[in-house]
Amino acid sequence: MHPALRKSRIYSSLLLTISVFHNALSQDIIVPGEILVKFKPGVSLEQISNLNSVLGVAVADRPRIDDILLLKFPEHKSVWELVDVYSKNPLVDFAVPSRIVRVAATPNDPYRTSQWALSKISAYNAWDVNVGSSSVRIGIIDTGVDWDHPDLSANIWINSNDPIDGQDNDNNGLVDDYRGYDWVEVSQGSVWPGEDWGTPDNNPMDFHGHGTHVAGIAAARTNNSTGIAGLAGGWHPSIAGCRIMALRAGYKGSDGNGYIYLYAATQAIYYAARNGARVINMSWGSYGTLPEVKVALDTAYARGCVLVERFLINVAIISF
Ligand SMILES: [Ca+2]
Ligand SMILES: [Ca+2]
Ligand SMILES: [Ca+2]
Ligand SMILES: [Ca+2]
Repeated sequence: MHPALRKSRIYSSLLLTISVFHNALSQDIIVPGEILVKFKPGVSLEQISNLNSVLGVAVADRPRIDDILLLKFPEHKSVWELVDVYSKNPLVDFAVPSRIVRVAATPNDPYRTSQWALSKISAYNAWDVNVGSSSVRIGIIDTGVDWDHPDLSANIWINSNDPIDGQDNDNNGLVDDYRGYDWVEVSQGSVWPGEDWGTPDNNPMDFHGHGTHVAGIAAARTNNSTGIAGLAGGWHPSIAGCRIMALRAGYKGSDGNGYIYLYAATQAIYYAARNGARVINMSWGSYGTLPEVKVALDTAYARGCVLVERFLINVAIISF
């Protein structure tokens, strides 16, 4: 099959998976006082400001104007009414509610599951060919990653262009994003006690555990007599593994489940694409279509990222 066709078929199946995934346990949560809007190319910040001010809406932060924008407004206003107003405006590509979705379920015995999965995908044979490479970055968009974990710390991606000194040295709008970033910003009442809910910051530490589990499957250090064997974690002590890019878009909810804040996920996708991730892993799902996720993925796909979804099954896309 022609590589381009193969890619497009893989991508189509990914989007189909996003659109048809049904999680019987929950529905998406709609965040009050927020919508996500994608403006058409060429629309100016001034035009956006004029429209917003008429409607009593403000851009929440300072992302790139061609990315998905998070708009905030008083919570007594109707999300659906504003979605409707923006959707009909000629400056707007599309508008959707700001939503929170659940992470994919994982069993509580990751060691056994990993062993089963590794045999199933012939990892033992694959390791004879390739054990991973430090030149490959894997974006883990999830509840965070325990970047200090003894089986992961050696493989965590470091952004050497922005050391921790209180300055945004690489001028990407994020201060000290040295170990990735944390875009989560939700209400305190929606998270488990002790979880980080407040403002985005440069610490993508995982409180829930889901993201750390996923990162370990991808690239925990292998052959180091510790923890589990990651699929692309290198081979201790001689070969460095793939780099795990810790991108926190989710959290442990007040009910104990893992959730993904989709606006944060879109920012994490853009970040991964612009920072050289070859693979982006997203182990979460939703009812219905997610156009805000799709447009961010379009950017990533155009930059050659391999997109890995994991809703009902593990879908490893290795075509590049
Ligand atoms: Ca920065
Ligand atoms: Ca810095
Ligand atoms: Ca935070
Ligand atoms: Ca290990």
